[in-house]
Amino acid sequence: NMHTVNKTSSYFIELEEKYGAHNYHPLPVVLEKGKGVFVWDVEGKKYYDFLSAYSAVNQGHSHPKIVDALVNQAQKLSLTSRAFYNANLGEYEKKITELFGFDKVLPMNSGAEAVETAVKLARKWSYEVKGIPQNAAKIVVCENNFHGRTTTIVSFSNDPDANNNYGPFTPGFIKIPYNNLKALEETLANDSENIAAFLVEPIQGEAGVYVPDEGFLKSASELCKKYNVLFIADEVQTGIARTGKLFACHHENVQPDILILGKALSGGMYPVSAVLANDEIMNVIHPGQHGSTFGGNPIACAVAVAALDVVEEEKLSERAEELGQIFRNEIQKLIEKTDLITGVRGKGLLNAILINDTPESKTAWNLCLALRDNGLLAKPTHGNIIRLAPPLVITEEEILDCVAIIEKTVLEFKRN
Ligand code: IF1
Repeated sequence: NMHTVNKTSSYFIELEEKYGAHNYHPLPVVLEKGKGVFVWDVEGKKYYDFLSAYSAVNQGHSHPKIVDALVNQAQKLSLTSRAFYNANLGEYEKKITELFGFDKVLPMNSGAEAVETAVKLARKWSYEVKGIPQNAAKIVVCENNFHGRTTTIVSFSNDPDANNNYGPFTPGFIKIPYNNLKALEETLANDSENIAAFLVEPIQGEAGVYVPDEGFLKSASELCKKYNVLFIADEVQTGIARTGKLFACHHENVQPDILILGKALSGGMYPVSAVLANDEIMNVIHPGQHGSTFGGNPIACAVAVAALDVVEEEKLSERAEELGQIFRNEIQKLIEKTDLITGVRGKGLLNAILINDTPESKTAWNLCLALRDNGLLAKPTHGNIIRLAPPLVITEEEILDCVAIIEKTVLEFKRN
């Protein structure tokens, strides 16, 4: 009858436009269902998901093992707060610290909260262990970083969209160019007695999947050791098997002083993040000096245990490594046949293609609309770079099917 609203995509888009803050500009597609590497829109159209919620859904959408963990725990005990102990946290802490190779973990919820935790931890360590004068601690970060959206984190961003009109900013951060050991060495040599830490993404995701030179992470961590500065790896996006190792530092056998995890730590099922460190660092925090209502809650622990089991049981790191090689080789062949794409780069199944147009142009966006029409969802990062990152449970057959979709779309594409 006339009162039954036909719930089309435009119905849902209009609701978000009217009732939701406009803090995103989503690709026009309205998703209703996800399973493995596939998502479906409200009209029932099926797509390959090549964004994986920015690498949170590495285990695939609605993985049955993780869904069961979520549902079973939710029906038992969801939240106690840390005012009391609970029967999930200790075993989760044991599992994650042994798996990643650290003495201790501090459980949080979002990636940004984990980055904030790492900043506080590094500063506190620098005053109480390294002996930096009170409030003089500096943390070195890289230009074009993305570490989250809190006021302190955007204080050390150089992206005007990230921090314009959000001042005043938190002091105590030094920016150096990414992938530049000379700049790091000069900065540390110049002021190491006031420097607490170096915070870096092993691959810069949002900046456009920038992979640093071979050996950068190893040399940077050695420079940090030389100057008694903590090496902090933000693996919120590169961690949990995405780049072909359990976490990206392992490509160079680097064990960071502080490891930050998020996103796929829960398989995209629930907000779970974590900060891992050894006792010398983690033990500077005493009761009452840090926390969060949901940090380490029973559901988060149960879901993260299941999500980490899936990584091991389904050998997602090895799959990402192997299928990533195949994917980049296939895209390289396409690059020879078109002037629309000038390059492909990445590690494991965190890859991006560079579109042959200016960052201000709509070409990458329009190509993503055409990919959507052909059944593959991806979105540009900065202007002319398109991130291509499917769930790690994708099969070789499916990834070749996706290469065919990308090739068809690129070869048919008409710049307007
Ligand atoms: C958005 C970007 C990706 C991250 C790294 C910390 C965080 C992120 C390396 C904070 C989060 C997300 C945030 C999301 C989109 C996405 C993103 F485009 F914003 F930059 F992946 F590249 N460190 N990245 O990538 O984790 O607090 O979000 O859980 O803000 O639009 P969070």
